[in-house]
Amino acid sequence: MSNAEIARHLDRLADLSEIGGDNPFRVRAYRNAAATLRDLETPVEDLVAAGADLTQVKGIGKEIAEKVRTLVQTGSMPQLVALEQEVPPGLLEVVKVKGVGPKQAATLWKALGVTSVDELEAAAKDGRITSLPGFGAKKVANILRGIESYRRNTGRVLLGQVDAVLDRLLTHLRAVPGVRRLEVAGSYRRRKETVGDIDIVAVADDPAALSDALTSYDEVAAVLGKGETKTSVELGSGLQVDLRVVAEESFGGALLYFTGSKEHNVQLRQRALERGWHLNDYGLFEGGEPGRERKGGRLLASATEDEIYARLGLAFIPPELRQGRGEVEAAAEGALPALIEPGDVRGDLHMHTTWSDGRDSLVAMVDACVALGYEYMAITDHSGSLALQGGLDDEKLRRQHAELAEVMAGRYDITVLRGMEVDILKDGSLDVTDEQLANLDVVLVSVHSFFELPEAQQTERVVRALLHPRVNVYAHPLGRQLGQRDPIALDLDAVFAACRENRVAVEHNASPRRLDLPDVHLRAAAQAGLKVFIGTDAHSVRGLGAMGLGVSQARRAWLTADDVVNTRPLAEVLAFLAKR
Ligand code: DGT
Ligand code: CA
Ligand code: CA
Ligand code: ZN
Repeated sequence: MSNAEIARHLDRLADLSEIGGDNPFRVRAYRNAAATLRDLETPVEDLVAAGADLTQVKGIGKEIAEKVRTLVQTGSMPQLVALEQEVPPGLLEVVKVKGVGPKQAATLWKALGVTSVDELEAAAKDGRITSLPGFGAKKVANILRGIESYRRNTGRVLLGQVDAVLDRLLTHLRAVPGVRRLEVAGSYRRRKETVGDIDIVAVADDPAALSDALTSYDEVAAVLGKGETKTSVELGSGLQVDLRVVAEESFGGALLYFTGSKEHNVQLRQRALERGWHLNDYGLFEGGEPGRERKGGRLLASATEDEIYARLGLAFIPPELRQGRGEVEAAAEGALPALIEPGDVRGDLHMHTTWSDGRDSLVAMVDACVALGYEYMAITDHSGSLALQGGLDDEKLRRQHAELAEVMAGRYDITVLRGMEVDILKDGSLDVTDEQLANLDVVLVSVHSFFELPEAQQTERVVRALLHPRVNVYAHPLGRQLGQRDPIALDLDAVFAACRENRVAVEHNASPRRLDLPDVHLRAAAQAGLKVFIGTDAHSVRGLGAMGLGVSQARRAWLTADDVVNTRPLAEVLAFLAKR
């Protein structure tokens, strides 16, 4: 059982306990333990097998250690099983609806028998909900809107969460004897911010053995289908995996087809038709009878994607660009951009430490950035008004800088810039003192409150902040959290104009649940002549690993290394940051 799987059990225990009305401290302890184990490098399985004392892991107490040991040894957690009998698991979906918290879900369940999102919708529409205390007409309208947004996002998994699950599965499948090729296609390969399911294309000497390896994989929760060429399963995380086994000579055709996007495929097929050819998942054909194998036709290209693009008179199109947004025309004209690559990145200028709401110390973050090979980095803890997150006041900032000086004394392996993520207050003023500004090398500004302001007011607020003479970067510009919080209402043209006027860069925030600015807007920002910073907004050493995810989104936005400031040498970055 993987650490991710164990963490999932603990999270489920936390969620159900919370709805069941358990003590909030215990619920939080489960959640913290889940987060810790998810981040742990060593497999918990190994620790248990070695008889190690799990309470040595930070944040794991005696009670949780015992539960985890039982889970690893028996494959189940008795308390969770009991709780699932008591609290209908459908309520876990109900609390995902914006506007419905655990307490309210419990009330809806006990008073009205609501145990699913559908039942919630029915109760909201027929007026039963309004009979409950605390559920006025405004609240109900809010819940109905929440249900709509829940349905839009449901079934999709964050790209950043898929990697951990998938790497282990791919290793398992590639180890099957006789597997010649095995690649992930679909939205995952295009690096779309959320994926609906995982599409794998493979070539194998023994297709049945490969299919068996998938259906018997230890994280499979259900086998959805098993045939000669296609096998589908659902993993414990809810993620569906489709495996297709194809002949070696049509691997390129299959990989191209199943990578999509649909819009991209349609344009390629159109291009083939214009030349009197046919393109399908078997390859590119001339003539022959209708049907996928084009009997009697001549096969023009099929073994590799390269061959197929070349035969169509196109340069190879990187999967991230395959969105039907002008990439086919650009490939025909030899005008595809030289996309930014992960290796181009020289530093990360957005991260938090234990000085505010981060989980790792300043020195741990510095060491981790050195290990990543960075030339420079910035520590950007929150400003003071985020009191809940323990932001920095003047005194704390001074002490942080003293600690930084101590940490860096005598070491020259990286340059650490003194930064801060400054909160934009409701009126657009900045939550920062002059003393703080005077001591900073880089100033990020961002919105963490009043997300619901109408567009005109929100835009005015943000623009005012962006025009402050010391601001360098507008961080997570839309404030969205995928599947959790909608983007704020903003006139981006006005925002971009303010950035240009005051030489402020826009951030692409690479945190898996943000990916903000989204690709389409990021592309527009670069076209408007703005510079981009890719920042991980890491709140732990592990969070720094999100940079690659951010780069993939920048690639979807057609960005080159030149568009992104933190691919430049330190001197150029400093020149950009120096406002006057
Ligand atoms: P997802 O899974 O919703 O995140 O998005 P995709 O793009 O992975 O979509 P999926 O899994 O339904 O199908 C994988 C690829 O297969 C898709 O990107 C293009 C191709 N494909 C599937 N169905 C069709 C279709 O009806 N027409 C065309 N042209 N291509 C299709
Ligand atoms: Ca898919
Ligand atoms: Ca699929
Ligand atoms: Zn941040």
